Amino acid sequence: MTDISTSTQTTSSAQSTLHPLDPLSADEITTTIQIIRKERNLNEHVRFVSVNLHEPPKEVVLKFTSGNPINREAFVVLLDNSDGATYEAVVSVTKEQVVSWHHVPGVQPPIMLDEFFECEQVLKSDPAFQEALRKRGITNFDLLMVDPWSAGHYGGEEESIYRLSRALTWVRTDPNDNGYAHPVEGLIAYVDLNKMKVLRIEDNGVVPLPPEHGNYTPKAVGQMRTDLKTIDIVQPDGPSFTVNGYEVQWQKWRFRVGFTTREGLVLHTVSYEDQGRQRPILYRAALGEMVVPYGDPTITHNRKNAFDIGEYGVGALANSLELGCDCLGSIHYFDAVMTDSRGNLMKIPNAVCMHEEDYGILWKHIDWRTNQTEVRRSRRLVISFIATVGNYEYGYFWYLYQDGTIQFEIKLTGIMNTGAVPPGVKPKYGQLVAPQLNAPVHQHAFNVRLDMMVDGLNNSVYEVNTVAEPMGPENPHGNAFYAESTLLKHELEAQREIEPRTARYWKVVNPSSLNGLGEPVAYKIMPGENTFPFAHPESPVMKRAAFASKHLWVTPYDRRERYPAGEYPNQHPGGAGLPTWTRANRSIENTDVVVWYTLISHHIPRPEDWPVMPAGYIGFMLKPVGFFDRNPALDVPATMSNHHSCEH
Ligand SMILES: [Cu+2]
Repeated sequence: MTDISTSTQTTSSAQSTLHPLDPLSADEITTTIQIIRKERNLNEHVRFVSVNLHEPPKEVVLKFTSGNPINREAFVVLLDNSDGATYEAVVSVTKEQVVSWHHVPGVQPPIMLDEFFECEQVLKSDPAFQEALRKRGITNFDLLMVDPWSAGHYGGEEESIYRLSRALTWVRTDPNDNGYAHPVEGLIAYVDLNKMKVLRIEDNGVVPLPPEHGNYTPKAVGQMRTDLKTIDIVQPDGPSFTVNGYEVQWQKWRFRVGFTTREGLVLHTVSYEDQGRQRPILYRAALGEMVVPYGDPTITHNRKNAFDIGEYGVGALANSLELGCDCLGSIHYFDAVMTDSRGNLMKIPNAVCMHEEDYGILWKHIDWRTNQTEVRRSRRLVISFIATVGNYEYGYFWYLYQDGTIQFEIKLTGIMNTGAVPPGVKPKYGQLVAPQLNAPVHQHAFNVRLDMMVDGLNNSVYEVNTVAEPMGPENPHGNAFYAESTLLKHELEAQREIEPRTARYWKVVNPSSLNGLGEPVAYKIMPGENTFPFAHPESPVMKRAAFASKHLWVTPYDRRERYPAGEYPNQHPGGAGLPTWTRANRSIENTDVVVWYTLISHHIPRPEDWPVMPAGYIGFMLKPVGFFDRNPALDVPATMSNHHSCEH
């Protein structure tokens, strides 16, 4: 962060393993790859899709105390390009041996970053592809941008035979131009990613390239505004958090930072200290899946839907935050380390940013009779990372607040996906954002996996609806309403939707931990902005993204149930993950529960979203409800400002 004077970087994450949940270190990844290569005698056709920590069982983690021996294991996914076979391996780094190795039939692992480049390269030099581009007046193939869109599953034969990309193309006017302003409409390239061979080029007819540039650099913008004065975030005493390896302590909060190639940032063992007791809230929290179904039925766009977690992996696509000014203040960065598909170490320095933010007023009251004033400023701890998935940027932010609130927020920015329309055409399923440039309507559906641990592992989930009392003798003025809690006992009755008309929320309760008022302690899931999916329930995308058909799912904890659309959504026909697991209708009462919350960002594009989108926000909160006996932030001291106390 050499380019911002107001930011200071504290020491980067320690590499030595201190805890069973620490992400694999560079050495551990290298060792894992060496062990597999040696034991399995791999040839050059076998690719490393991902190497991540094989998280130990909960009992091991929860019983762990510093200094205990740790058995470090890696979970590895491999793809053999010669026959398309997928393998999963567990490798003990500690014992230096492959613990398990098995073939997973009929699946496609995520599209690897290396395949992005290779797919683009092979198409640029393909004669049929070149011919289709020449028809459009494009002759400089170096300026092409080919995005390897996942093929989905639409019942075609080639989907079951090949590792398939349905690649779409844009073209720059010069090497630094924003190519997304110039979509090559109607041209779809089918590529076998195993053989890295073009299967066929589908040309649905020439549509002229939109003529205007969509550049947004200072050079392209020209005159910049000149009335912006410096704003400094100054923390002369440093940050209020301490970091030990991947463990973070911030005021009363304690948690561990994790990172996977698929999910990116993971929060582990989040707890809050209350009267000398460290009280657990979450065992693990991470974004489990996301999908972007597009609403345009025309040929180039009707199969656009990207499962950015399961089909690509947002951890592997994480930004290095040293390339910019993403965070301000006293920052602690965590690096991410992973492997490329050939087994070479790939390091993302500063992948996770952690810093504090002033967040307005925490609480206030003036006793207007005596003028006694008490006001406290709120501060939040921000733990975030940003992933660039093709044209879009997604910022994933966790916030911890002093009153026990946890918030998850996604910031959507970057460049919208685009298509071209002929001059004079006004698209029905999109918005013209520049002449002849169509930004199709779409949604971004996210599902967050919350492995809850409210004061312990055994929790129950209630739905809370507010009910208006009918008018009658007990409600003569019609003003009465009350909150009604309903226990969700089994999985099928816990597949729920938002309902603003009853101010619906859900709460995760520990029935055997009572607060000072004699009621079971709880955390509630408070929906924020949200909506429903618009793709038909029987559409190929919704069959695969069934998780998005409900806003709430609850399952009893099973170590193997990790991702809401299943382990391998790429080219999957659908039904995997939550819809399959919950068919058993297992009991979810007073047991170790996992809550899955879906939030859908509805994107009807605006001209103002072009050429690069001002960040859109969507999220939700976890708030204590009777977890504490009263406002837990009374002990936050008043702020010293300009060397004067604000206290009167
Ligand atoms: Cu969008």
